[in-house]
Formats: sequence, structure tokens, C-alpha cells
Amino acid sequence: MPPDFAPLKNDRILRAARGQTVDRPPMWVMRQAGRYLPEYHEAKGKNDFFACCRSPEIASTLTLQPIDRYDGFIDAAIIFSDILVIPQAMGMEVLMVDGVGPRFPNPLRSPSDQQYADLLAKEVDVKKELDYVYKAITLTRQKLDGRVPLIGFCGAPWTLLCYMVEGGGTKMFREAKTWVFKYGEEGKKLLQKISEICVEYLVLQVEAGAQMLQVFDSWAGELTPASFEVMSLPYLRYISKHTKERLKERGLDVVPMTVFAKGAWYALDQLCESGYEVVGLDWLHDPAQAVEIANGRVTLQGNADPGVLYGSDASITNVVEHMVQGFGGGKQRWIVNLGHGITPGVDPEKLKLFFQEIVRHTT
Ligand code: 1CP
Repeated sequence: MPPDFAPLKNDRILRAARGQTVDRPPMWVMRQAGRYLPEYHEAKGKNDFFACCRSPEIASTLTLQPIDRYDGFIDAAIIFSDILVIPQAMGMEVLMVDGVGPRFPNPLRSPSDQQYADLLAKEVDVKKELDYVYKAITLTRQKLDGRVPLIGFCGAPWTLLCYMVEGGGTKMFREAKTWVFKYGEEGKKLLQKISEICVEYLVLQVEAGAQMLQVFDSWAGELTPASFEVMSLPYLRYISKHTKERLKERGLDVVPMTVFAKGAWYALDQLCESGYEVVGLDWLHDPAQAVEIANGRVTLQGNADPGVLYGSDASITNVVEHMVQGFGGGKQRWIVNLGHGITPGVDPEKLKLFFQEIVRHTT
């Protein structure tokens, strides 16, 4: 049974996700707990990144930092964790190297590697392996005390496969493209395996207290529209369908789900039919055009260029005005966000101004 939590005092984001009218658009930003906040560095201290994820106390503290700092503006918390906890649960070693990013000492290179057969054969105990995430979610819900809903998340199968075969971030995608154009059939088997783990993981996050779910397909934009239909979309659909079915079967709340396929502007129409209540937009979309394509089928989330937060106050106002106008005033079918994660080096006061300008233009 899910634990008992305080009733929600602010359900703006859940209402907007379900297409209901809100007094002003709900707001949050991807990576809102992170390196641009001085209090993040202070609380993280010398702890290794994944050690922070594994400590429910530290993870919940980091999750709450932006909620406290932007009290009254931010309408959702997102659990402090990472998409790469799934490859770890599958048995791969992942390190977070300061100033570099994630590194897999032994990436998966070819379907003829023993590692490929092992990954497919392994029965991952998703409850046990990722127990620390569920504990962090439950503790965070308790600390939130109903202030705002808590978002759970996972990486999309295509994006996770990219990291597993590249062994970290990349600009070339040489290995990932090899799995698209040379090992496609073997790649699909692995994508299916990852999808099944994602479903179980998301359901267990809801059981632990997550009130909304987001699937991050950060590398969708590396695919052609045709490859996206083969290597990404079927698995995004599998995840929404099966997560909802399983939530229902287990008597859990069928929470709203968001898909964020970065760079897949060409697939917006298909994403509106992929079983998610919310579709996240990066900054390549013009808001008004996206609204026209979505045509009321989903709630849209986004989509300011995170780079505007390096800019002048006047440019922030400009971007906000363009979004508010494009998204139709903001009382329906819009969740305010950036088009990708907030970047290190941003002055936290600029994010505050962004929120203030949204409120000023929508109330
Ligand atoms: O507030 C939050 O959003 C915190 C939780 C969070 C989330 C949702 C973190 C913490 N990471 C993520 C998701 C994530 N991780 C994505 C999907 C979203 C996106 O596209 O940004 C991806 C691609 C990752 C992988 C990852 N983890 C990278 C990117 C590397 C690359 O390939 O360019 C990096 C740098 C990390 C580390 C990380 N994850 C989170 C934080 C705060 C950090 C920085 C750690 C540090 O240096 O202190």
C-alpha cells in the first residue's frame, strides 16, 4: 500500500496536465535542483554524485532546494536522481566524473559481446536494485508536506541505449548510429528489455509517492524521422501503455505522464498520440505552431531557450511574452518550463525573474 501523505495544497500542474483550467500556468524547470544553485554545492559537498542519489536524506534535501528558494513560484518538485540509474540496475558500472559527466568504464560495443547476452538474459530486480530511489521519493513526499506534487522520471530506452553503447555523452554518436544502421534488430531487443524495466521502475515510483511521471528522450533529435519511428516511438508508446495498465491493476493512481523527446520536432503530431497527457517541447518549436499541431490533444510543456537566462532582463521579458501569447494565455493546456535543463553558471535571480514575468503576464 502507498504510504499516507499530507493532502496537496497546490495541484496546478496536475490540473493543467489533465486539461483543466488553472488560475495561472504551472511552472517548474528541468534540472531545477543542480549546479546553478550555490546551496546545491553546499549540500552535495564532496559527496560523489551517485552517492547523493543513493542517500534519501541528501536526495530529498537537494530536491527541496529550488522549492524553498522559489517558494510560491515553482509548482512541482522532481526527485533528485539520474536517468543512468537504470543501466546501473542492469549491472553496468556508471561513474559521474566532475566536470566531464557520466562515464561507463565498460560500454556495450557489439551484439557479439558476452555483455549483450548477459544484459538481455538478466532478470533485473527493479524493486531491490532501485530501492533507494523509492525511499528518496517517500521521504521527499513527507518533507514536501503537500506543498507541490512530486515528479518521478526515467530515461527513454533510445537515450539509455545511446549512453550504454557510447559509454558517456557524445557529439558524434558513432556507436549509437552503428546500433541503428548495423545492429538494428539486436538494438530493438535491448530497447524492449530497457522498456520493461522502465515500466516497472515508474510504477514503483508512483507506489512510493510520485504524483506525475516524465520520460526523458534527450537524444531523440539524433534520429531521422524514419529511425525515430523504429528506435524510439514504439518504446515510448510501450511505456505509457503498460505503466498505466499496471498502475490500474495494482490499484494505484493513474498519474499524468509527460514525454520529452528533445530534438524530435518532426514527430510532434505522433507524440500527441503516444499515450502521454503532456508533451515537452524544446526551444526549436514556435509555441503557436506547436499549439496548432497539438490541437488540444495534450498539454504542452516548455519551451524557453535555457540560454535566455544568460541574457538581459529585457530578453527574458521578451521570451515570456512570446510564449504566453503562443501558448494562448496560459490558463489551459500549458506547463511553463525551459526547452531543456537549466545550465550551470545561470544566476538564480534570472530564473526568479523568469517566473515573476510569467506570473505578471498571466494573472
Ligand atoms: O532537478 C532535476 O531535474 C534533478 C534530477 C535530474 C534529472 C531529471 C538530474 C540530476 N539528471 C536528470 C536527468 C538526466 N540525466 C538526463 C535527461 C535530461 C536532460 O537531457 O538533461 C540526462 C541526459 C542525464 C545524463 C546526465 N547526468 C548528464 C548529461 C551528460 C551528457 O551526455 O551531456 C549529466 C551532466 C548528468 C549529471 C547530473 N544529473 C543531475 C545533476 C544535477 C547532474 C550534475 C551533477 C554534478 O556535476 O554535480
